[in-house]
Amino acid sequence: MATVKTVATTPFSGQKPGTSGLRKKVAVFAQAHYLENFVQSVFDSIGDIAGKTLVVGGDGRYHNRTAIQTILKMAAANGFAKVMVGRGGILSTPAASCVIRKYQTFGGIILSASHNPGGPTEDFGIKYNIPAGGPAPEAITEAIFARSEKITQYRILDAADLDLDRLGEQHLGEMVVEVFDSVADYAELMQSLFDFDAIRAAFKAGFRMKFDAMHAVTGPYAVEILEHRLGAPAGTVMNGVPLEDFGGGHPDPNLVHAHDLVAALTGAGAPDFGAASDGDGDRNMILGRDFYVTPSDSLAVLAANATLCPGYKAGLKGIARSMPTSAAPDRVAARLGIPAWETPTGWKFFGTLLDAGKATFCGEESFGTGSDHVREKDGLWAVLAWLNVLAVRKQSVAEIVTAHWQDYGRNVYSRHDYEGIDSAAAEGLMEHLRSLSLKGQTLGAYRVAFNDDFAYTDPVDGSVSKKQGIRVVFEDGSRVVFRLSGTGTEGATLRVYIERYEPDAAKHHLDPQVALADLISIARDLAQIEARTGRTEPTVIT
Ligand code: G16
Repeated sequence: MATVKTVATTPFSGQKPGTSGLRKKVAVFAQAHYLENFVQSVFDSIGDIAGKTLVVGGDGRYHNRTAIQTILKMAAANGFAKVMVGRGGILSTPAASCVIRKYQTFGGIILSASHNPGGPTEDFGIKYNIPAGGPAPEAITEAIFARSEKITQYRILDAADLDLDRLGEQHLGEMVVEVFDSVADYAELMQSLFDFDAIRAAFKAGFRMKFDAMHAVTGPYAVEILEHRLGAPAGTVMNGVPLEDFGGGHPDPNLVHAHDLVAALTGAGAPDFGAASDGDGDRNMILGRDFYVTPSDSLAVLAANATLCPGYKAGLKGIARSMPTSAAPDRVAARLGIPAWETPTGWKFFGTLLDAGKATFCGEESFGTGSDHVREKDGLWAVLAWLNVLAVRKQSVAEIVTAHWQDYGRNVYSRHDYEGIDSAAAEGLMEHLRSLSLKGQTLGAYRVAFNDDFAYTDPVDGSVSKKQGIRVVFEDGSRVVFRLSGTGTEGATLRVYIERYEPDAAKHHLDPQVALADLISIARDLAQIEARTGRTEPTVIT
């Protein structure tokens, strides 16, 4: 007979969720009571959980299974009636959101550190998603943090571990644990949104793609959907087996970390289309043959072509983007006569807009795109949306994007990341930028229209979020934006976002690093990057 234990504990400092949940090194999470304290703080902060159902799963990284066993025993001891666990503990972030919504559960716990590396010396993470399926809003994450600072005890069932690989029901005390197929519900949802017949016909006619799952969670989803349901040849999915350390790689789908895919899409004879997803399956990168699509352009192009996809035939209600994302989607919204929303960085800020029917598509420069079908960004959704558009338009990725630029003008865009810099230096740099008053000044060929630290008032619930990134906006609409990453676990990462609008189609082919060179050097000078961080070049450029 399993018994409930009440364990005395003391608070750990710093259990404050960042941009997306609590992310720390595995060694931090593996300390006695660390995970337990956080999970109890979640359970204490989300309302009456007695008799409710919870979804639990993760991206399969090192420590995933251990953490799930603990969470199951704590859920049982805290009164949940049922927990639904993805088989093998695997559940992509968008699939978790799908299942939470479909089965109307009392939210879910997702174990992931997203695009950060995994393994015994790498990163782990945990976040709570609300019953609507999206990441907990700040009011809840603040409450969880406040609770974690005062916690004195947690409850856990004294019971043996469960078999997470066996489909079906098992029991933990009085609680039912249902191990379910991690892929089926999500695949069905995708099939309801996109023209699978058209995509299948394209593959049959010889259309070729590569999808890099980066040894992370999307492997099983991509194999089932792309290879089994859509008939793409076996081998279309690269690195498709989820590994606890992602094969030693950095599961971040960008031009630097998805190098295998970039190489595969380069040169004559390369496939028509390439895509990658991240650790937990919510990010995406889109490539054509010798062609990179920025996430901002990807959102704009998908929005402009949305009605080609059966699930969006009726059109979009609005488009939302995070502040550092380029204004390319705003131009599409203006043309469609629908609202364009600008939110702080973090998918959680889209939730209220989606729930209120104010937006249908959302996207972020950080390789996130999605819609109101779930409340998370969704890597495979973006890939399928592109496949749908490509299959119907029968043009190449490059043709579609360059035609889009000709039509709307190009928001030339790049992000420069300075990873692993000293935290105090990074804070100092941001303080310095905050102290500047630049309005009316001329910097190079640009006059400053205004500079500020972005603040956001949610148009639905009125909540206010301050200090969301420094903007320096010029009179012609060009801008440079500075933020510190909220997802890292070591030191600080400075992100610099650079954007300029180019209406002249004759200049659209220029390399953004060339087209933006003057703004890039203005940004470096303004922020005194070299003097304050010792860095002369960014670590990653996308
Ligand atoms: C998370 C959030 C995203 C956000 C990104 C920003 O992504 O879910 O909405 O855009 O962080 O990251 P940073 O603060 O490092 O710029 P993910 O994929 O890590 O969950």
